[in-house]
Amino acid sequence: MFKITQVSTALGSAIALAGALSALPAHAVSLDWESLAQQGQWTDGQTSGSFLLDSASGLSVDIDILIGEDTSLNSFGGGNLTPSVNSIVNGTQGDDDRSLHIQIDPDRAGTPGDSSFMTFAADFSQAVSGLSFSIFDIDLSNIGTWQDRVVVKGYKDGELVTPTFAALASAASFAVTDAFTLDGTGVGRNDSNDGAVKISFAGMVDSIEIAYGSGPDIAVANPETHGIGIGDFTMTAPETLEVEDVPEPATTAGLLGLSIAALVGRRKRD
Ligand SMILES: [Ca+2]
Ligand SMILES: [Ca+2]
Ligand SMILES: [Ca+2]
Ligand SMILES: [Ca+2]
Repeated sequence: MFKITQVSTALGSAIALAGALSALPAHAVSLDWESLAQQGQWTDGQTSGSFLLDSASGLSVDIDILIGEDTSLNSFGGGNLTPSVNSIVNGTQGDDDRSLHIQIDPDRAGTPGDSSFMTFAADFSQAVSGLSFSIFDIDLSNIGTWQDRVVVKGYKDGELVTPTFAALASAASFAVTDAFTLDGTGVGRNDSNDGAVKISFAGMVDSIEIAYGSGPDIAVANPETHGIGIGDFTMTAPETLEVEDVPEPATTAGLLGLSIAALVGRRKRD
């Protein structure tokens, strides 16, 4: 006869497979554009996405790219509509380690946060430490028709966190013009790190914003199209408790199903 105690035994066996809890120390995780593109998680022209960065801690990031009314996204150099994961503005990285290319065409030079700028926002599901990433190709037109201006801010619980900037080349094609701002000052050569900067946050952050538009040092009222690349994000995920030797949920369900099917089968034969 099929009894409730037999089901309890089957459930108990499946749960026993779950194993012991253990602590996973703080560990490095990344958001890798090449991987996202290869997995079809970032496609040309995409302006938002949510990505799981670490299954142990459940750390995820929401990315939103907001475009002001007085600017637009476009393509460049035979590439596809941006934001696009490509190798046009990825510094000295190889074609197999692409960046997120953002190419804009503002109608006017303005100020960060106004309608002539775009904003790349990344919101993490929990605060992370040691966040760093590179931005590539911050530079200035040699005929003054466009200028990259990039403003980077971190936040933790709504409080501003100041970034650290480190140029990747000795003769950079940009200058740090205040604690948050990078302006193009010269031409950055293709496939060089002239316009590349490594951005790090010493303190923990739960979100960052990259505002991108035109700088003030140009001779035209309507800037021409210009672009930058955003590199991979690396950070430290917090220490987490994890369960060792856990079967996949589907496996657990399958084991349960098999156990119950076996019991039901036995009942039929009884
Ligand atoms: Ca390249
Ligand atoms: Ca990469
Ligand atoms: Ca324009
Ligand atoms: Ca540029």
